[in-house]
Amino acid sequence: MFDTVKGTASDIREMKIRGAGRIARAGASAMKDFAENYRGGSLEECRKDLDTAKDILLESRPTAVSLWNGVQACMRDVGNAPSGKEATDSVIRNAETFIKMSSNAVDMIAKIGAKRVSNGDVILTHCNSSAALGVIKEAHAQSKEIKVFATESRPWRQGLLTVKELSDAGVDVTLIVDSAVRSVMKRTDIVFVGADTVASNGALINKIGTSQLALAADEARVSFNVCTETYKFSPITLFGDMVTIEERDCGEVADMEALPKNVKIYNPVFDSTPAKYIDAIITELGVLSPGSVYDVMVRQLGDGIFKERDCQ
Ligand code: RUB
Repeated sequence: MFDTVKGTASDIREMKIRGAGRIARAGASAMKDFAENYRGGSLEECRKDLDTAKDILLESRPTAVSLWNGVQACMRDVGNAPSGKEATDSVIRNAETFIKMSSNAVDMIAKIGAKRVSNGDVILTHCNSSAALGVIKEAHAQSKEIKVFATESRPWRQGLLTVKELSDAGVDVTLIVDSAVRSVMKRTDIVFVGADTVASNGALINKIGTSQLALAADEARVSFNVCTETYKFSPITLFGDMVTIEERDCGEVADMEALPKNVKIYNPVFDSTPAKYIDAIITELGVLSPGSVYDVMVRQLGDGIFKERDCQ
């Protein structure tokens, strides 16, 4: 019964599906598929099975809140559904709405973000973010003359996806190793990165190395911009919970067998960039300051969140 959901979770864990927006849409799509094919019994059983499907998906990768918010959006009406059929119908409906909203948000961010790009700009981006690349491709489509530096993003080298995507779109793009960031920052006009999660204090959690880009940008007085859909804002951070930073297998960094026996490897795959290094957060709702993230979150969740939630 859970085969498709387990397959999606495994594709997310193994990075066959990756990037915060894509994993959120894949999660919602797996919930939709599960609901469409569900042939269970009572309402109670149905709720239990939907919860199990949700948990299987959420256990795949811990950092991007987009997955949690995407899957949770599908489950929104399950608690109030009067029958199993109405519960699964609501999952299908909410999954479709989420997937559409999520894709529209990327398009809107591209349009808004492209206005921050001037003709002749040199842009720096990190890893492979569909929201950040949307902005860059939109600026190029508007015939702005731009050059882009893209980091390799060790160890998975998502930068290779980025340079292919930009090159296919006709953008002048140069691949750099991650350690070239500070050197290249002297020639950069503006930085665009994506987000896995944004905390209520405006901090950004994104691919490991993002905080180094932010520090180098700050030192060089280069504008540092985060491109993110607002469903990457993390509700748990409102209540003091910290974002879990995923650590992946040592073998992704180096062949342990080839190293001396006493050498250890540490492989955190995301890091946190404090709000003070962020100039703008470009969302589908417009350009925000990191300081306004809290207000946007509370407005979206509703004041009731503070009454409902047990903060103990
Ligand atoms: C990808 C990454 C991206 C964000 C945003 O990490 O850090 O910058 O997920 O991507 P990984 P998007 O490759 O480990 O998933 O804008 O596409 O949601």
